[in-house]
Amino acid sequence: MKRLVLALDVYEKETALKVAGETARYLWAIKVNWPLILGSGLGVIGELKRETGLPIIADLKLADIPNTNRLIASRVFRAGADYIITHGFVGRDSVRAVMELGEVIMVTEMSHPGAREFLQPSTDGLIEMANELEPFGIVAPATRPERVSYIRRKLDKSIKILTPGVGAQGGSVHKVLRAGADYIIVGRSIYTSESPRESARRIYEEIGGSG
Ligand code: OMP
Repeated sequence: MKRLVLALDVYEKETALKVAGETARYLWAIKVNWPLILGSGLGVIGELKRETGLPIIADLKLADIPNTNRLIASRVFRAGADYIITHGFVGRDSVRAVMELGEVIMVTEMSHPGAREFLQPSTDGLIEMANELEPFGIVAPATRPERVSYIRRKLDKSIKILTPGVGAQGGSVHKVLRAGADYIIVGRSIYTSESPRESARRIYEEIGGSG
């Protein structure tokens, strides 16, 4: 089973399509964030989808009132996104507004140090909310495998855990898989490496060996 998600945080479409093409065989999905959308336009979602045949996760980290979330999400799903990453801290109504239009991956706890300030103290409530709303998945930090274990224990089994923070942010594939991650999100360790294909293959095999 493929469990690697490429975080394609580059500006240029040509670079994005090249890296995606080279690595597609090792990926479950491609994650597109603001840098690529701002650099290449929303149409890049459809192009990546057509070129690779892979699911596209639009990482917009939506965090607005329900109406604005809905207005943004409807354009992004229409552009071909299969999943949208949405913040949970804005509340159930805002997350539901996106879920009514398509699949959602909800942020529960982020991977950077600052996530300890405001997000981590809210994680329990966000897990409860995910169990109630049942999104496709949640985001949890590969940089803190002990938090991934904690979240996995409290989260309904049917909800997938996607974990960024491996490689450039210091997280380890083996530790986070042991903690219960379903999918591993990797950006810089692949797209800035001399051979994105080789780096993706290595991580893919590491995941295979631990899964
Ligand atoms: P690298 O650190 O380059 O591997 O990229 C990680 C990717 O995951 C980036 O696209 C981040 O925006 C994203 N991300 C995090 O790093 N931490 C989080 O807590 C959440 C995300 C995310 O939602 O994907």
